[in-house]
Amino acid sequence: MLIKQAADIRSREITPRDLYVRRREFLKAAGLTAAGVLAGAFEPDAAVAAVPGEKLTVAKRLVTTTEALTPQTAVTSYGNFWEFGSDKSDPPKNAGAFKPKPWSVAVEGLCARPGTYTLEDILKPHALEERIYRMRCVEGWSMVIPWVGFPLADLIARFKPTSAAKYVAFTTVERPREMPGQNDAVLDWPYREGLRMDEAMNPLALLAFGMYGEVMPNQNGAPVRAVVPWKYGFKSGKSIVKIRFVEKEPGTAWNKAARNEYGFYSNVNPNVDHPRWSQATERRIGEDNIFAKKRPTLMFNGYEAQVGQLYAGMDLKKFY
Ligand SMILES: Nc1nc2c(c(=O)[nH]1)N[C@H]1C(S)=C(S)[C@@H](COP(=O)(O)O)O[C@H]1N2
Ligand SMILES: [Mo]
Repeated sequence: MLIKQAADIRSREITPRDLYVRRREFLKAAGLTAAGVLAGAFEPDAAVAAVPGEKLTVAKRLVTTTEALTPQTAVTSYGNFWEFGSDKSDPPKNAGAFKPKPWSVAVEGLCARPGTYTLEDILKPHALEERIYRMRCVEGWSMVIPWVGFPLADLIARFKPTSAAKYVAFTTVERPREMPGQNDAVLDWPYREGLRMDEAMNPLALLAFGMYGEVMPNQNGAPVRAVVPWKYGFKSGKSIVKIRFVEKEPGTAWNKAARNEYGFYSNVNPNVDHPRWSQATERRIGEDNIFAKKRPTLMFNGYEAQVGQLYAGMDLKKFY
């Protein structure tokens, strides 16, 4: 596991192009050539077409993997956001009518500072960071994404949860007129997720406002979403409108839809299979050509050193 903190990009604008160039520099600095790391996969500099988007300024950067970034175009064109349809190509097609501005988040439950916070309120006291994280979907595919955000813990601290708050529940937006998938009862809308408080306070848990140096595209969870890289993708709720501090484990959309398949914890774990498929390997999006080998899935998605202690003594087959 490699964690590198780079202070070299303080207070300057970054562009996707910059990111790829810097990525190469990072690989060089780490003594690795891009070709060596990629083993026949795509060439990151060449593969990316610029997607127009408002640029974000980041103050620092955390790189957690030497693996190549997934091309930006792949991340914006393939994914799960069932509010916009249940096919992985639906979100970019159907997210155009969604209005992420203005936005506010209701903060409720066991905390000293409940209230309604606008997106500007939420952002104001925090410096944005770039975080390059490996992401693993429960369906067996993965990506490496440079998110832009700040630690979820920093936001939670502002609301001063009481000692009775053991979990944090996230509710995401419900706007069937802008989100055509919500007209189908495929899930019990709105989409709900949750974390145990110590998970939410772990420094890796991120609240993200953008990716690839740009404001979050609608289809990836504009304007604000969770990013929990040691858990399967569905734990990272998109387009969050409510944060509630609670005493008991909150219900989640996927747990309600299929309790035996999607547990509350849903930590990435190659040793615990989904009832219908193995979780031992994964397909890296952007590498899916006929020569690309599946990658072994890593315990806690490779973040065991950072989060393993959260689950000490727990039977992860039981708490899947
Ligand atoms: N609101 C909402 N958030 C969601 C989903 C969804 O359907 N609705 N899908 C989840 C799933 S299953 C995955 S894999 C990730 C995929 O999006 P990303 O690649 O932008 O992280 O979003 C997660 N967050
Ligand atoms: Mo997923």
